Amino acid sequence: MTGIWPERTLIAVKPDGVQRRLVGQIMQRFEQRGFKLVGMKMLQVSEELLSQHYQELRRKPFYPSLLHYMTSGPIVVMVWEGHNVVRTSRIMVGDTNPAEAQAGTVRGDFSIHISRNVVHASDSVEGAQREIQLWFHRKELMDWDCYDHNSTYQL
Ligand code: IDP
Repeated sequence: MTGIWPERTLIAVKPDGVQRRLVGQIMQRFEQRGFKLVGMKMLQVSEELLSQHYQELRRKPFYPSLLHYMTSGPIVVMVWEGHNVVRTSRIMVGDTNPAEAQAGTVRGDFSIHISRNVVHASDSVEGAQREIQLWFHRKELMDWDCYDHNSTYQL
């Protein structure tokens, strides 16, 4: 096994995804791919947390509407673990703009506009580590053994 192990990423179902009752379908994709859920919670996000999460976007013209969107209702935030999970999740989630997202990806199957793209996925291993620390306390993340591990990986 190469790279950082265990690799983890932050996935969030945004308010539109929760409103549209897509949480289960989105989680199912990560479970059936073989990734392991190690943390999950539902919350109403504060603007303060979002401003840290989206710190690189603060000067973008769409930033105020992004804050409004992300605070418009509860979100479900998760940490998934597995080999190459950051890169694979980005592929599973699809392009930021749903109009460019491939069919078969979460955004390509469930959304049509960039301002309501259903889901967040960390875009780098370093970004994932930063986001996981921002959203979760260490004690909220579970270390547990997946019994089918030997069927998912050649160790
Ligand atoms: P990502 O979510 O695919 O990593 P980012 O560029 O980090 O993409 O943007 C964060 C979020 O900001 C997007 O998922 C989307 O909700 C929103 N966003 C990005 N670009 C635009 C835009 O041009 N108009 C409106 N919202 C945008």
